[in-house]
Amino acid sequence: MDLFKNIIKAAERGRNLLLDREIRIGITGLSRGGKTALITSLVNTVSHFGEANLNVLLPRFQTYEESDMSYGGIAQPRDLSVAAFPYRQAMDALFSDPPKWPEPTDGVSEIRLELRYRDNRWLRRGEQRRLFIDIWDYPGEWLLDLTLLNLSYEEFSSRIRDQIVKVREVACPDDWISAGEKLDPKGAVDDGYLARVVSLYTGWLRTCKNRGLAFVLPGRFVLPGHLEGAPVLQFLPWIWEHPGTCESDSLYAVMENRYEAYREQVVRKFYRECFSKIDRQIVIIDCIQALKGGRETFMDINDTFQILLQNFNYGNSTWWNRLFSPKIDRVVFAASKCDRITYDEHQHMLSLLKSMVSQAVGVVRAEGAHCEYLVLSAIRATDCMTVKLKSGEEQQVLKTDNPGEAPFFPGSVPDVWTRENMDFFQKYFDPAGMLSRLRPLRFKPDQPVPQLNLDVLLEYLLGDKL
Ligand SMILES: Nc1nc2c(ncn2[C@@H]2O[C@H](COP(=O)(O)OP(=O)(O)OP(=O)(O)O)[C@@H](O)[C@H]2O)c(=O)[nH]1
Ligand SMILES: [Mg+2]
Repeated sequence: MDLFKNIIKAAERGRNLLLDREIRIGITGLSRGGKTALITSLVNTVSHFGEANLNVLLPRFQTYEESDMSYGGIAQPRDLSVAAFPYRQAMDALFSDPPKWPEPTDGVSEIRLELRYRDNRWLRRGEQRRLFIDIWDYPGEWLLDLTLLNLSYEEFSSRIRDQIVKVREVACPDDWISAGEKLDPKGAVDDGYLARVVSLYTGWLRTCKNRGLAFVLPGRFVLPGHLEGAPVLQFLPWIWEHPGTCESDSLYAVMENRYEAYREQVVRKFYRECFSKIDRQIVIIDCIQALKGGRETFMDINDTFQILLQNFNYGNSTWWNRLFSPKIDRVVFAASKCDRITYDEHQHMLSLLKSMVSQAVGVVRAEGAHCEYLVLSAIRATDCMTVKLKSGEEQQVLKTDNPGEAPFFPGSVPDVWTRENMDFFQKYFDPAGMLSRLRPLRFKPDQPVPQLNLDVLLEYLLGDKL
């Protein structure tokens, strides 16, 4: 009976893919980048589809009106074995008093949305249609692990060696390196001592993360999820001289085996679950965080996205690809949380974003996929307004809905990265630390979440599918 049901389900899925009625969106963003907030906002906005006057709130989602969208909502899950995206919890947090941000993510979850509309394509104009949208959420800490998919143990070790040189000044690795020097790669494994060095190494990774560096590998060391304490997390990069041939039960060989198991059983499984079949990708980057972190952080994020995006399949999407070898045909690079700057700074933010991801965009375009750039806020915490200064000049400022909180101007964003620009930014942007205290704006339950430019994002992601 189960087999029969599975066959029916697989056939239905194949039909949806063939008829282009299913779209899988991958959201790629580092830890705390804004993925869960974005998914919450997307689900919430879609849930209002079909309601009167929604088009007024989403003016640049032109296809919404053209396709006569009649319904949007959460559909039955695609895969019953994957945790459901905690949408209710996220909405409860937004409606708590005072409103709160969604919790950080500690595992993989998935949500399927359904849209009902009228077909716009000329041969089928007017027919009632359904489109399913699948979205995955996961902890940002795990994303970087995708860069390990094609790295051998030796290559992984050499990458960490390079990283140590780059970040030594912001995150000193001496603790774990001096403890690790006492390990004998050809000797037997002393599990107790190895665990101590692994814990020092993990401490170093945590420092890197807290300093805003993106390159934190392996990601499960800092956020193990259900793998807490498992042997597959008990290995280190071998940054010292290669020991040559080793017995199979030697420390080096055991660590190499554990790394391989990590790569195949943990990372590849994660890739298969969340990324192997995506059609469209949103790469979200918290540019302000990157600027605040200083030169190393900024460069690190730049390099990281370039390496990361090499692990996805880009290109034209045909019905054949959709069924057998999905390719990402559209990518949006979005600067997240842009309600933290005034509207007149958006152009600068866009230029900065472009300069930050220029290498990564090269990877995507080389394969024939389209790219778009966007400044975005998934869940707004501020309104932007214009005030008249005493001098008579006008200035844009940000305003929260906290009673008694005065409007403020956080500062300017540089349009290109230079050392002087970054120094200036670090000195003068948000000196009172207002932005770290922001919380979501209050809104009514019958209204969509306040956001910025989500309509542009929806048009780019869905416009040609409706
Ligand atoms: N002002 C503002 N802050 C935001 C916005 N989106 C997210 N944030 C802030 O960024 C934090 C992280 O957002 P999340 O959506 O949880 O980030 P994430 O990428 O899911 O993070 P992990 O689950 O840790 O990987 C939130 O707690 C907010 O403080 C936004 O649109 N505007
Ligand atoms: Mg999250």
